[in-house]
Amino acid sequence: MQGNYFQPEIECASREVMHYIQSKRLRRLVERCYQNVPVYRKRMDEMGVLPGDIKEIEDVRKLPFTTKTDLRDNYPFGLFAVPKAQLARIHASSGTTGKQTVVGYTKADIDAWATGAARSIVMVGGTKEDFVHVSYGYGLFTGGLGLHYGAEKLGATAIPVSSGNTKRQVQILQDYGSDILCCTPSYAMYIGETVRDMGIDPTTLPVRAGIFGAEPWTEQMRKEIERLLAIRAFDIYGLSEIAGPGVACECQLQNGLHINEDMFYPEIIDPDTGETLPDGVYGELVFTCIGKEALPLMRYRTRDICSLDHTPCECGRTLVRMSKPRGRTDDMLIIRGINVFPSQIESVLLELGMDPNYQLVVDRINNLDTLEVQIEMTEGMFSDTVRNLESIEHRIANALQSTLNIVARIRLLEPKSIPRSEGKAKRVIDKRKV
Ligand code: DLL
Repeated sequence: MQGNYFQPEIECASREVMHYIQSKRLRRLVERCYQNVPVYRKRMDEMGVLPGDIKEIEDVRKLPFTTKTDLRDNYPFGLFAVPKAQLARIHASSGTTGKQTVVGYTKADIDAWATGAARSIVMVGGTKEDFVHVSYGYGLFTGGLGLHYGAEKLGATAIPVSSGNTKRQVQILQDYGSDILCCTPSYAMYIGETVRDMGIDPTTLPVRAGIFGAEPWTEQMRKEIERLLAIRAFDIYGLSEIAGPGVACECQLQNGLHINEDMFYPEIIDPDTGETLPDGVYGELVFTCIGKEALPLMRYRTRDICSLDHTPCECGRTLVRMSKPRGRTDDMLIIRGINVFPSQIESVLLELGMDPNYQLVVDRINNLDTLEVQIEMTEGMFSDTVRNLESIEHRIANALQSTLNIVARIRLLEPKSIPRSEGKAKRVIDKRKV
């Protein structure tokens, strides 16, 4: 399958060429970190590693890991490798606990990030003729500005709608004729429901593709969004610490997300031992920002759980692919000793024909963990008899027990009773932590 590429010389480069680029950039990165970031110099000295020891990309394994705690401990700018005057932009991720993680970019960093986002838009079939409707939040969150700059870099037209006011979003999709919609998958669901409630036939909307990410979502949710909006829905991945959206994105084949590995070198490690794991094995994704100036993190532990695939893709790209993240090391729920990710529960619910409007409430009662799955009834179920509803609850509980081995209480709620999200959805309420 022959595709369109934004930068074929990189996206379709041979492994040898990529190895050369990565090795060269890693050497420069390590030199820069050793000279300009005292925390890294100290760690490397403690480990007995000098910049001269780093020759090829595989030598990345000799370097120290970086964690979110390191960013917090050096809040706000302690890991920056350039003087303040060279910064062009600051973003931050709003952690639910503790201090924000503050990240900085030079002009060159912004340009590289925009390039990654532009490549992503082309991967999903975007061209410079397209109107790119950006409904991620603008501001300190990287979603809005990231795709905005990507669209402009490509030469397409960015529509900076930002999130919120969902009926107006639909009106803009309709009146301006947006071709590509960018937002979180949960917001895409909400926009899709609003299209339906406004009585609009989604096939009459010009929008043909969606670039959805910033939170985990399942294949079943993809089908639901594609049906509601009559589009193809693509997954985009990123994190503020590395760059925002555009670290990786799906191509037309939707078989893994191509990582912009000339900028962000990925590894999968065993989260417990730190050992590197081979292709196909799930573990924690780690990135080294080999192309960055302002915040060139070494071996940053994302806590996202995925696997890598270095085989060439039929789209023609050779960029390594990561699997859809299956969860985070810190999202994993342990319920009575059983490990489970919210995305696994979502899969079971959607397989049973439920809509992806649910919340998981975890508690500890009499020293025992409890899980309540609250899920909205579909419109069709709402008029069902009590007996029918009880049988649906049983069916869901049985499916969770037989597929995931977890015992859950199921509570069916009225349609539209769970608050809709305009950004990242909050799926889990863990009362054990309060
Ligand atoms: O969410 C950046 C982004 C914006 C990505 C828009 C895609 C689209 P943060 O707020 O720093 O940055 O959150 C990063 O979100 O470590 C993952 O746990 C999760 N995440 C991001 N994309 C995906 C995805 C942005 N496609 C954290 N699938 C990451 C699953 C994702 N999880």
